[in-house]
Amino acid sequence: MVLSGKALALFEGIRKGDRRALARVHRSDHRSDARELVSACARMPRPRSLRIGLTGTPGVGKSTFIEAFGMLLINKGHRVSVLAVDPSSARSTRMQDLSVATEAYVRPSPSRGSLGGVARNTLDSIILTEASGFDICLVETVGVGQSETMVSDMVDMFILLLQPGSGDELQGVKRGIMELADLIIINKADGNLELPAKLTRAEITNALHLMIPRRKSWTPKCLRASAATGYNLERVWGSIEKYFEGLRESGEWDGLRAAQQEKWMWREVNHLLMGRINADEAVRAFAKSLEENVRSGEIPPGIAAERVVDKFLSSYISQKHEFK
Ligand SMILES: Nc1nc2c(ncn2[C@@H]2O[C@H](COP(=O)(O)OP(=O)(O)OP(=O)(O)O)[C@@H](O)[C@H]2O)c(=O)[nH]1
Ligand SMILES: [Mg+2]
Repeated sequence: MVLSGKALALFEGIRKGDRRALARVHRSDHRSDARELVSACARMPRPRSLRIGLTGTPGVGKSTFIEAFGMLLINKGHRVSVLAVDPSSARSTRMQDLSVATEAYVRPSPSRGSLGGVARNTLDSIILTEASGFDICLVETVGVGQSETMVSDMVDMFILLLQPGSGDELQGVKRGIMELADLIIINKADGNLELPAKLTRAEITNALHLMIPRRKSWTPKCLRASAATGYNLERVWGSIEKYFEGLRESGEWDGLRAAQQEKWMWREVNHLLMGRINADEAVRAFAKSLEENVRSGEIPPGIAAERVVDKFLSSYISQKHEFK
């Protein structure tokens, strides 16, 4: 594949670690250019970076945590990229130090687009920032919808942030999210929240004992920390290092990445097909005309779906013949 002039210049910029080149790709709406660029970046030989997802309900302190933790990682000599997946959120905590540090690249959440679209773009962004030499990638997502499932499918490690207190009802966080977490952090363990943080940690640790670990090489843990004071951030890093050591030594990491790539391929197939079906006006009208019959129970949904797909395929094939 040959990159066009503009894409080639961006590729060179990305390879040299130029953050402006990254920002330019993120702003550009030339999707086909960006696609070529991402493929070129994906083929670049680079050591595997640590992809870490962070989730938690709004206000739990995700952004504050990433700011403090990101700075700690930079001081250890890492280059950190931060990507947000949260198309619904208008609010954002400014990561003051991190966003100006040359060893960091912070991309705020795109405010437009469907969740699926934003998630796919994030996967591309991960690849672009890795090619640019960022060795740790933090993906922030708000833990109230499906976004965390998508994010957990693109990262190697998933961290859940909770607040001190009300650990029993899990603060609106669904049980399913806890099952995705490799590390649970009780944030805001400072000031008069220190004691409630201890209690919550004990509760969560008990709950974790009852769960089946999703990795062979790691049992999920719960730690207290404070993004505000920096308390325990070193221990959090220690845990992350241990986690990745396990993934690496057990060979689990290779399998994990391979399964993720495959999953995203099928997600993309679904997305592309649905996009094409929706773009075909005749098929859309036909599907619309079936809806009433499906609602009334006259036609079973499965049969209707089959007819829609058949209609799409025959329309697609006849269009192909026309162009020949
Ligand atoms: N006491 C204390 N306050 C904190 C800590 N971390 C964050 N906060 C405060 O909690 C509030 C929310 O922090 P954010 O970092 O914006 O939370 P968030 O999870 O990113 O929120 P959304 O992006 O809206 O989902 C802010 O007022 C922070 O100052 C902490 O460790 N201790
Ligand atoms: Mg935030």
